[in-house]
Amino acid sequence: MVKSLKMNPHHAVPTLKDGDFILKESRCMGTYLADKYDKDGCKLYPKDICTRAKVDEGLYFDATGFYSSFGATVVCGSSQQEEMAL
Ligand SMILES: N[C@@H](CCC(=O)N[C@@H](CS)C(=O)NCC(=O)O)C(=O)O
Repeated sequence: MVKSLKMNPHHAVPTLKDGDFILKESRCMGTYLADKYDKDGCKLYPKDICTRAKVDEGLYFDATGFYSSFGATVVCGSSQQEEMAL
């Protein structure tokens, strides 16, 4: 089995490897990297729970609907989108 597939059995990119720690979801990678490296002020992923919740809201909106709808419309095109609806 190829190394990248061992790290990410979802057979997708991106994959984040930080030492022995591996993440397979892009939005989670973003928040992990922001928490790890944005030391002063956490502007990318704020510590304040209400501000952070608004960032999470956008990430979850993207993960649970927008990304797949956008992909079906823009990447697949309308004919494949119609097939997917069947
Ligand atoms: N939920 C995953 C989705 C990743 C994803 O869909 N990646 C696409 C490229 S943008 C991919 O690798 N697809 C596999 C393929 O096209 O064979 C994430 O957000 O990291």
